[in-house]
Amino acid sequence: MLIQIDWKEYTATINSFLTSLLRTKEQEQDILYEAARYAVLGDGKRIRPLLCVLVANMFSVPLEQSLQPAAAIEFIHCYSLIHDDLPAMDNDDFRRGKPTVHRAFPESIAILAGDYLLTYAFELLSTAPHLTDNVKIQLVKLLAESSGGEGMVGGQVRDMNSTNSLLTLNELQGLHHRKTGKLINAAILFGAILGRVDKGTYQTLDRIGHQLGLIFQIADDIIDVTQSEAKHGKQESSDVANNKVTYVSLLGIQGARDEIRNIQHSIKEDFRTLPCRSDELSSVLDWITSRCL
Ligand code: GRG
Repeated sequence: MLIQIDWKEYTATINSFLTSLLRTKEQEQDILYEAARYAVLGDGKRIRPLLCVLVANMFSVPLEQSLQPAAAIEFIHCYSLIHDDLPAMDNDDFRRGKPTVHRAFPESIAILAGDYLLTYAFELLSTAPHLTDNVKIQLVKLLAESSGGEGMVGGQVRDMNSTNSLLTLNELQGLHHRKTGKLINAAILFGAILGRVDKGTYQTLDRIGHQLGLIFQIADDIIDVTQSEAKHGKQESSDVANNKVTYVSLLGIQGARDEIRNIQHSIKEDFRTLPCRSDELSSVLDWITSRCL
């Protein structure tokens, strides 16, 4: 049975914290901060900060300690979306239901707003209240690894190079694990680090985060096709238009859904081995999967 999470309350808390972190007036740099606010304060689902706060909460870490690290992850995510939409990358016009940052502001400001959010994320980690230096260093290291050359940025390069190429399922998984999975995993592991969990629990959460990242991407591929189908009455998606190999192109929609169910089952097995209740995390998993099943 689905446990009821008060999504609105969680999202409202995260949104008002994000708002409080983003400056409004700074004379010459006004436009930079305006662009950053425009990017962050849109209609995001806030899945990454939610995961961080929920996992931390599972290990009795108060919100005052988990919110700032959670915001750092969301800022990295928002910077990646700004840069991903740029003409040099996906050249997208809309994001989160409104014009992309480089359409609403000069392109140079969009690039700099992304840079600002990226650097601000690390400032937030290094100044997070109530955390020891040791915990802060672990968070900084994990976020840098997850979003850098062996993580999101490296995954993005692989993705760009994969246009028009035939990837195997294994190669596709490796690409997406870097591009989107590692940051989602980092959100879960942030909660584990803040909760100072033992090694075995950390490894279990690492496995859960890895698999959740995979589900997230498979779900995104399915939604990409089914939403185009709902909108246009045909299976034409942006991935198809861009000649991209996806889970759907390799497995078919039913195969991709079956894959999600298998991974969901395996994550639930892992939940059982955790030394605490995981109802809320399990609800997030169900919600992510229900979006595409
Ligand atoms: C430009 C360095 C660099 C990296 C870009 C994350 C990323 C890497 C690109 C996004 C492309 C994309 C649409 C990937 C599919 C999965 C994904 C990350 C979707 C967007 O995340 P959500 O659904 O978005 O959490 P919201 O808007 O809800 O925050």
